[in-house]
Amino acid sequence: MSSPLTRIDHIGIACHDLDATVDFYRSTYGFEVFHTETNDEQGVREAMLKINDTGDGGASYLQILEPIREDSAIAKWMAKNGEGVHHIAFGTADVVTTTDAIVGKGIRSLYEQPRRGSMGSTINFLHPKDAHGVLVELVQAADDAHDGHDGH
Ligand code: V0V
Ligand code: CO
Repeated sequence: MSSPLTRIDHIGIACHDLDATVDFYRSTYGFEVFHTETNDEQGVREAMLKINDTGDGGASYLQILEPIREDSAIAKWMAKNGEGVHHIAFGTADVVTTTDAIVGKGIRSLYEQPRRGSMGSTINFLHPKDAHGVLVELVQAADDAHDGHDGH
């Protein structure tokens, strides 16, 4: 059975100070910022650090996330757990079809309809309590996702 999930799109990492954390990833590992944006709906300021391109035409990133609101998912999670790995995101060519197929197996998605993610992507999440303790994000990249332009 081949999987509709064709890459690790990103690992989401929660931090208190985006600039300091990005500096750490640059000075320690040599990873550069590929893209930054603020996602008001998700309550985060974020930086995408590109690690490698992938065989499906996409790429794998680290997504460094800083909360911009106390009631955001990232702020709530860090209040309990501190900084660290918050979610893993798999890439798919069709987020609606892939989410529906997984929901059909009895796993809850968090959204009825996909929402806006990094770099114009469309995203949904699977509930960590239905996924052996891992918050899983499903990502369909925008067609022009790999230009590295900055959003807002
Ligand atoms: C919560 N839990 C987790 C978890 N967050 N388990 C593993 N990984 C996580 N990240 C567990 C938590 O320990 C509880 O377990 C239970 O789930 C309920 O958690 P809670 O603390 O009561 O919090 P809730 O239920 O209010 O919220 C949890 C969910 C929330 C997952 C529903 O964080 C959410 O809606 N997340 C999706 C949006 C998101 O994460 N946005 C930020 C990234 P016990 O104690 O009951 O056993 S934005 C992003 O990635 C973007 C924009 C992108 O990629 O483009
Ligand atoms: Co993410």
